[in-house]
Amino acid sequence: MSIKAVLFDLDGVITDTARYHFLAWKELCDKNGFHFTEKDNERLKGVSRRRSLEIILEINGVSGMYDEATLSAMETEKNDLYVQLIRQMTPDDVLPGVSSFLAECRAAGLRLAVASASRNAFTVLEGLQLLSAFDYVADAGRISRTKPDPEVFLDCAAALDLPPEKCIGVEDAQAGIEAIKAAGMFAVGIHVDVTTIAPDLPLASTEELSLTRISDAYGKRAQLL
Ligand code: B16
Ligand code: MG
Repeated sequence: MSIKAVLFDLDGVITDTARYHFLAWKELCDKNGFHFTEKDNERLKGVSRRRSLEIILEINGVSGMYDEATLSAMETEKNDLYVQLIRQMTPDDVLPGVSSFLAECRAAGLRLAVASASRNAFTVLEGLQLLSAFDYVADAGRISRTKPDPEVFLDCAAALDLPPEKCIGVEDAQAGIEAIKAAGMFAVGIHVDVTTIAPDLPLASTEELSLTRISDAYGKRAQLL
């Protein structure tokens, strides 16, 4: 069996927006007197905007103390700050090795999609000048269950009209690896801090992305099944 499509997570795989998410959450936290560190920010990777806010409130022991309107206003304020930051992104912000891997996949005739939890995915891809590089970009606003649920990866496979087992997913977050495996796909991990399910192929960085390496690991795994 051969690979037909590669489904990419965005934040942490195609570009590193974690710093911008951190700066925006930090500004909101400082304003509200909440404690929030770069280590705390690690827990927000691959997690939805609302769940990120809930984690911050949990860290500060104030879960359940805000009504829906206040939570929504906090999310909006953080997102406005975040959007200001990502509007400055350029093609120089594409992580090393990603552009050549995309070209390698294209040359091999693979379909390409983005399976991100971010509702800002289109803005980020536009800044990176990569929107046209993909056949499909999932609209996170229309995905009801966030990672580790497989919904966003299955949505991409369905949009490309491919069975999940012919797709591989590339992720940097543990929740994302769980989502890919739950979708029945081969998982490539980029520097994943594994606490539960390990990726089928763990890589140290995006510079190690190579179709030959992935095909070899995918073929070996298929033989084991
Ligand atoms: P937004 P990914 C995720 O993107 C980020 O890793 C996570 O930190 C963020 O909270 C989430 O998107 C939602 O982003 O607030 O822009 O909708 O890693 O799934 O590409
Ligand atoms: Mg990610």
